[in-house]
Amino acid sequence: MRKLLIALAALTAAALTATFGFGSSHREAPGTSQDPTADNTDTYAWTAKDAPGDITIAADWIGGEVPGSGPNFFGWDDKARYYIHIDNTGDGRPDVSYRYQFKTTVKNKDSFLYALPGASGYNDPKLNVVQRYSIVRETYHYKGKKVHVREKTIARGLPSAPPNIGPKSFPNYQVFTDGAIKQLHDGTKVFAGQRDDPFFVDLGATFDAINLRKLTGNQGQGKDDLSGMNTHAIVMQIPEKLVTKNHKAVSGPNADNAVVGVWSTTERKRFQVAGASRKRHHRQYHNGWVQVSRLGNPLVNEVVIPLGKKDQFNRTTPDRDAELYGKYVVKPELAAVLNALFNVGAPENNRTDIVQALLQGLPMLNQHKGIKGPPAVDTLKLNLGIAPSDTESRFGVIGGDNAGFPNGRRLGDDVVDIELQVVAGLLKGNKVPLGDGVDRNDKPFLSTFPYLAAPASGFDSAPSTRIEPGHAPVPVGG
Ligand SMILES: [Ca+2]
Ligand SMILES: [Ca+2]
Ligand SMILES: [Ca+2]
Repeated sequence: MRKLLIALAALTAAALTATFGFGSSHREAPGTSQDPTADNTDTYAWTAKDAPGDITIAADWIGGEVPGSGPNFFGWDDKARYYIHIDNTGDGRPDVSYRYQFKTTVKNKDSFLYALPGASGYNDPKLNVVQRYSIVRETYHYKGKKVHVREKTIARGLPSAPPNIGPKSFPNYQVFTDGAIKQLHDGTKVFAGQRDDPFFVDLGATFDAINLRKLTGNQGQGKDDLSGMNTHAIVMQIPEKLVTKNHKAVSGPNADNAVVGVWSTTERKRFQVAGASRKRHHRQYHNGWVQVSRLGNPLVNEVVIPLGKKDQFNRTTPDRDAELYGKYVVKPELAAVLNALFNVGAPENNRTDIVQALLQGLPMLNQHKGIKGPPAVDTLKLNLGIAPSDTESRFGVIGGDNAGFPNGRRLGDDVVDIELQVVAGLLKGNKVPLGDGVDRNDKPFLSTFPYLAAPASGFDSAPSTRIEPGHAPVPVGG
């Protein structure tokens, strides 16, 4: 997932090496860092104030898009399948999935330009490159280990908003945003295309001791390393009854059907994926396709899953998380790193509090009903019966605002600060005001669909930090 944060994981590995003199075993950079178009960077799920009867989901791919990267601008990969999954039973297996596939058309193959000056719409010949997509809604029925999948194409030929090249090519970029917002027959609203990257983080400060001490972590003086950068987003607003287990709207927070788990994935054809074996990496219901990336809760793959397991994590499904990765969550390396660096007294073992907060759901809030355990699965668990907050706390639930992370995830939730504090032991009474000094996105979010801010244009933006996709920092050692 978010490759920029692999830097963060690398930093912790480096810090650990420096502190303890361990040598981290050599490992090639995880597969997705070399495959940015398949790399999902963030998943969000929340109840929007202007759509209280719907679930709103945003999923981003391609991290760190520098706006001026022409003439071959960033875009979806026609050879990949992009997914948003919903689990309404709590077992970590999808019950409803939305499959997006894109097709790129170049109108004039003799031109190297993405668009000629003044392009004003998707059908304008001056827009030389257009990406259009279809959506297939998959519904799953399980009988033991067998699964029956029903597929229904719910949209075809919808345009994806192009990269925002600049005011000469696109004097009015908004027409492309507006033209990419579509209402489907079943009441679902969709958007796909380029937006501002909504994630905010100061990578440099996150593990810099001086900053943490001086700022007590969250006083807002950090530098957003993703400021000015774009991403490719799919945003959906789906009527609740289309995703709940009894196909009904949610009557309140205690309703049996109130909680759903959300995550996103990317698939490639098996022959495109080196080392993909049929046995080990499942999702066997998609013959010929193999999952290469997935993302539920933010930062799980970065700071919980060790480097040697990251590719495997990307290939497996949430229902196997407890079996394959449970031990890393109950004994997170990050807790040891925080103690080694800052002596914060983070509990290092038996972290069932983290398992519950991220993987099982909090009792009486976002835990699935009607399933024993409940199993530990990496999905974003959202209680659809909880009304949106009038005043959002960026700390979400630990800030007293139950409508935010880890009850789903809103765009403005400061998941870096929240997770640092939770790993330091907040839920066990060890309150340490850790944070990265960045408390909001560089651009305000929209109050209406598609909520993510407009993308910076290639012409007028100049990101201060240039991070190339596919060039994740390599951990030291080995
Ligand atoms: Ca399920
Ligand atoms: Ca941003
Ligand atoms: Ca922060």
